[in-house]
Amino acid sequence: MNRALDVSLSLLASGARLGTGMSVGSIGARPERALELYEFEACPYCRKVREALSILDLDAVIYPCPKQGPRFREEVKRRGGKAQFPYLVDPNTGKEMYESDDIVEYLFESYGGGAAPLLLTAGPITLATAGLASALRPGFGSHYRPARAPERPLELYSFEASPFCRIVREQLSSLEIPYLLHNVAKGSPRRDAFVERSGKMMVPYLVDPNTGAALFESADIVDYLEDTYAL
Ligand SMILES: N[C@@H](CCC(=O)N[C@@H](CS)C(=O)NCC(=O)O)C(=O)O
Repeated sequence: MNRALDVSLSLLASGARLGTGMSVGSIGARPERALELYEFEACPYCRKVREALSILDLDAVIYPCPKQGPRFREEVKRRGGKAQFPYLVDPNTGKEMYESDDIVEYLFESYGGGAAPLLLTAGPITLATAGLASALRPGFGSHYRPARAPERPLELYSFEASPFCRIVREQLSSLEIPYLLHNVAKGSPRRDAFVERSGKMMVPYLVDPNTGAALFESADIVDYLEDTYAL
């Protein structure tokens, strides 16, 4: 797809959710170990959970579960009994759960400093706008494309409402590449540490511990993933 159109549609998708996941909200206790989320990028229910992670400034290991994906869908079926996404695993408490509303509530109760924002809890309005965001990115990141599995998960610095980060997450999702998602939305107390590591405040920023690559620029990251992992 033409790059300008791609970015414009991604921007509209963020607009459909009024920028939810752009800024950090009130945060509470911090988990010792990163949460684990089985999801896929185009799923509106998964979007709600990813937004909550950005607002709460939480890291998570993302296991992408695109349709026909051979690896992590099977893992969810094994753990929970059915292929339904999102599926959250919290290794700190042993909690494992389906249902986006339950997951959002759990995250705000466990790691938030207050109630979840209205844009995440408005029932049909939340779902309709999350669905509209998915409709603006039809099929992007929802279907598996054959890829080589990396030995170690990649790392992505990102936040949910960034149109450029979405483009990278879609590629990771289609290729079923697991990654440690570092959320650094506006107001994140971890931005300074990020700048120290990367040299500047810009996302997406991808680190691949398998090859030593570390790069900015969504278009370059998409090309890197294609060249390195797509079959
Ligand atoms: N009520 C559930 C609905 C979840 C749901 O329907 N997820 C869809 C993806 S958007 C799904 O798992 N579909 C099965 C599949 O993709 O194979 C929730 O809020 O989490």
